[in-house]
Formats: sequence, C-alpha cells, structure tokens
Amino acid sequence: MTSDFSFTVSRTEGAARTGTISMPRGDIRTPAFMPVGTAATVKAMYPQQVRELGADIVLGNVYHLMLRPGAERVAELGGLHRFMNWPYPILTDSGGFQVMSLAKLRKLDENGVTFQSHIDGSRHVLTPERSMEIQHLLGSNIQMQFDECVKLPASDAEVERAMRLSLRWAERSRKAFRAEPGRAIYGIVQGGANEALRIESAKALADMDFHGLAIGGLAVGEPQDVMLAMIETVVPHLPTERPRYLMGVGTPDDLIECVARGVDMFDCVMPTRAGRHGQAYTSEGRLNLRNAKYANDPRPLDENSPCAAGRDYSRAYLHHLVRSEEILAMMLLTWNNLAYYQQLMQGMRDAIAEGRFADFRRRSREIWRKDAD
Ligand code: PRF
Repeated sequence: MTSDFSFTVSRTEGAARTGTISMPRGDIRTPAFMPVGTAATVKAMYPQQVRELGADIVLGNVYHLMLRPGAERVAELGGLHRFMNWPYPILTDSGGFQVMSLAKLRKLDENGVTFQSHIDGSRHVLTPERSMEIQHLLGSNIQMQFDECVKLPASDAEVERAMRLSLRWAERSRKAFRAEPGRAIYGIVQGGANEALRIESAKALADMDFHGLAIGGLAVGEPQDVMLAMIETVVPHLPTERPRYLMGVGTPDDLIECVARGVDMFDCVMPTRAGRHGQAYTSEGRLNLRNAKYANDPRPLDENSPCAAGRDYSRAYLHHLVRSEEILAMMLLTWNNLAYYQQLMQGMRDAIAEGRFADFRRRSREIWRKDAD
C-alpha cells in the first residue's frame, strides 16, 4: 500500500470514533460527510462555498463523467480537481451502482456490465479494469472497487451471487489499481440483509490490501433497523485501523446512528437534492418551504444556522422563490442544507472528542424522531 495515506483514530466512545485521514491533497476529519458532486459539480454550489462549510472531500461518479464529458477528456484537461476547481481530496464511485439505477438495456456478466447511456443511448462497457482506469484518468484520490449492489428485498440466492461476484471484482479492481502517490482504493462489502453473507464478504475484503472498506448494498429499500443491524454485524469484522465508509447514507438520524456503530465516512445526495426540491434541514427538523403555511412567515429559515442562507432570508421569501422556481431557491436551500450536514458532523466529531457523544446522540434524536412537516 502507498504510505501517503494514513488514518489515525484520536478518540473513541463506544463504537463511535473520531480521527483524521491524511492524504497529500489534505486531511479528512472523521466522521466525515462527503457532498455529492456527480457531474463534476456539487449542484447549485460554488466549490469555495462547499469548502467553507467544512467539506474536506467531495464525491464524483465514474458513470456520469465517462458519459459526459468523458474520462480521457477530463485527463487531457488536467484531471478532475483542476476541471472543477476543487484542489482537495476527491473520492469516486466506481459506476456499477449508477449503471443499475440510471442506464438503459443493462446486461451484467462475469466480465462486467454493458449498458446504454441515459443521455444519448450510446453503448458502453464497464469492467473492474475499465472502472479503475477511468478513476485513474479522473485523478481520483480514493477509488472504489467495481461492485454489484442489489436492491432489497432480494432472495438470498440473488444476494449471494452478487456478493461473490463483487468479491471477484474486488480482486480484479485491486490488481488493476495503480498505486501512485495520492491514490487509495477501498473495497465494498455486499451481502444484502443476510448476516452470514455480510460477514463472509467483510472477512474476505479485510484480507485484501485495501486502504479502507465501504459498506454497500444498504439504504436500498430496507427499513432503518435492518440497515443498522447489518452495520452492527459487519463492523466487528472490519479492521479497526482502516476507515469505514457507508455508501449513499443518509438522513441526519441515519448518520448519528451509524456513527454510533463505528462508521467514519458518508456520502448522500439528500442535503443537495432536498435543497433543489424546496426542503430545508434546520435545527427544528426538516421544513418543506413549498408549504403554504410559510407564505407569510417573516422568521428566518433557521436562526441557529451556521450559514447566512439560514439566517438572512425569511421563510416567506424562500417560499416565494421555491414557488416561482427561482434558481436562488436551489442555491440558498442547498447551501443551508450542506451547512446543516457539516455542522452535524462537526458536532459529532467534537462530542466524541470530548466524551459526550451519548448525550449528543440523545438530544439530536429528539429533533429527528419527529417529522417536522
Ligand atoms: N455500491 C457502490 N456505490 C453505492 C452503493 C453500493 O452498494 C450504494 C448503496 N447504498 C450507494 N452507492 N459502488
């Protein structure tokens, strides 16, 4: 493994932990939330704003970038960091998950997936080797193995087939990964809601030479208690000295409960996508600004907000912008929501560091257990 990737846990409380991943492009404070920058942009945000809110790393997607503008083009233009003006760490997802949810006419076999672009119908092939090559061309700092994620509920046979295929693809991904300065690769645990399959997957991946391990195949249709039970099953089989990344999760309550179970990294479209649909995360819970009850409400969105979007604009104004489909509605709500998420992560990091995470968790749950709107 390259030696310029390191992970230090500075404090634990129960299974929760806080620490730092160090990479040449910067440190990642954990537990970390990675804003999603699918198409080389965290939608409706300037990179500088994303940074100022406290993001140490953002996520990019092989699937979208290979289709448009193309990985070779990004490489010719100097790589994804320069292309999108984000000089800090970038993690890229390997593509299989997005192919399965977005592409047309998909065909999966041992070699990989063949699919048609959702943009122009053109035909493409993704294999573990091509995914690693694309992530390399993009200049990704944390590459993800190529895997297959099945939606739940699914039969044990189907989950087992995909888990074993993902293990074989893990080996191929690891082999195709080019260990260079500033590059790391994570494996991805699969196994659906089946404890034995999850444990087998985690153990096999822990024995391969990955810099970190992700938990995939969750938040794909199962209830939260099943997801949390699977995390409790998997975490004891992951090496304590490597970061653990739960892919595509989640709500503020999910983040708190998963940190409590030992997860170090997250990504999710929730704060950004919700912001583009008129939803705001606030210290009072989630508010739907489209709701008529805000039409005359002069109060700021969230007077406790760490960001100006929450403090300096009234709910009535935001309601108006949302109803008028103004671009500024998306900009302000996305900004507010990412600020909320990053503040939540900082709150958890501080609480763990100061030995009061149990109390933080209890108080946060009171907000997120009740649905605000
Ligand atoms: N695999 C990959 N990316 C993902 C997932 C997965 O299982 C998920 C599941 N929540 C989100 N993103 N490669």
